[in-house]
Amino acid sequence: MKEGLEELRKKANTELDSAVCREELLAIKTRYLGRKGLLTQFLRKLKDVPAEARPALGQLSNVIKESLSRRTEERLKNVGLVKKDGILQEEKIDVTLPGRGVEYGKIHPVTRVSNEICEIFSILGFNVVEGPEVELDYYNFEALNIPKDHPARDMQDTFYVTDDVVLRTHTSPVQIRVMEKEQPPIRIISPGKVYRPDSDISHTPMFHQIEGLLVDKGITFGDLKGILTFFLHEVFGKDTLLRFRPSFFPFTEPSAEVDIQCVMCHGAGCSVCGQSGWLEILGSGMVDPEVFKTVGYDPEAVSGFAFGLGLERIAMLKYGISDIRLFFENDQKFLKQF
Ligand code: 2NM
Repeated sequence: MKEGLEELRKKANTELDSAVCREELLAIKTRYLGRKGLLTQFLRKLKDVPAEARPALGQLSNVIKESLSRRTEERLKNVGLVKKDGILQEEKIDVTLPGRGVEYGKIHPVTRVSNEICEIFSILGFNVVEGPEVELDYYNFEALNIPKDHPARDMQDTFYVTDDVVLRTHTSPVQIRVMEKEQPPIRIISPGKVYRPDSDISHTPMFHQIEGLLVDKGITFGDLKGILTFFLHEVFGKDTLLRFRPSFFPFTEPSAEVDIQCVMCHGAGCSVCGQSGWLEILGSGMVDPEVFKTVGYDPEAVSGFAFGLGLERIAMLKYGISDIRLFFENDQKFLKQF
């Protein structure tokens, strides 16, 4: 019996010494010292031993139990340290390595064009105003003299939220809101996102617009021409030829579209300008008296002009981009070029 105990102690010690991880040590502990462990089973057999031999064997069992316990705890502490050493070694930081460079973001080309246009109009005394993208039908259509049966109201051209709430299709509603609140003189420019259900090489369901509005006593079509000429010369260069072409908008009368000579072929005709030599850049006109009446201005006392243009189109022409969808793919290789 005594030999058996000594044998068990030796085996346990050898196993404890060769264990390499915490899990292995805990398994050994259970195998020998657990409730159904080998040493425990040994102690149970004590009752079959002659009474005079029992005290000595009992004492030896306890000594062995204690020594195995202690040894297990020591080894457990030890493997923890060894493991930590391994981790520290593996995660060692070489403080002499050069640091990683910080990657700078770039301003999105559409934002750049928007900022540039806002700056040009700031020089001319215009204030930048923003408004809601989810807009009442009233501000988006009704107040702009776009009647209920106007083709621009068809479901294909507008995202409806409810019967009388839409995603704005232009930023003109911002200008109606300003005129409702403030009296002339008004000189504002409103950049922002607008929404129309189109999608192809030159249309995305969300795009960006800037619209401008100037209202005061005695504003004429000559003022419109002067301001828009200054603006387009700033953006495309002083030598750029312009063309004012009669057009129609429900909210302006008279209305004009402004073309610039093609930036690619300088008028010779190419695929960008559809062989015409000209590029449509913006829509404009003298604010319709109906619009003034709606916001409570006296069309006999004040007059004004307004204009609107798409920012993606300007950015495409300025930077020679052929597909509008590139602006919204967030491809780093594309965006880093600007
Ligand atoms: C355009 C073209 C012509 C325009 C009109 C107004 C308002 F609110 F004053 F009536 N805002 N913007 C306007 C005029 C917009 O975009 C092609």
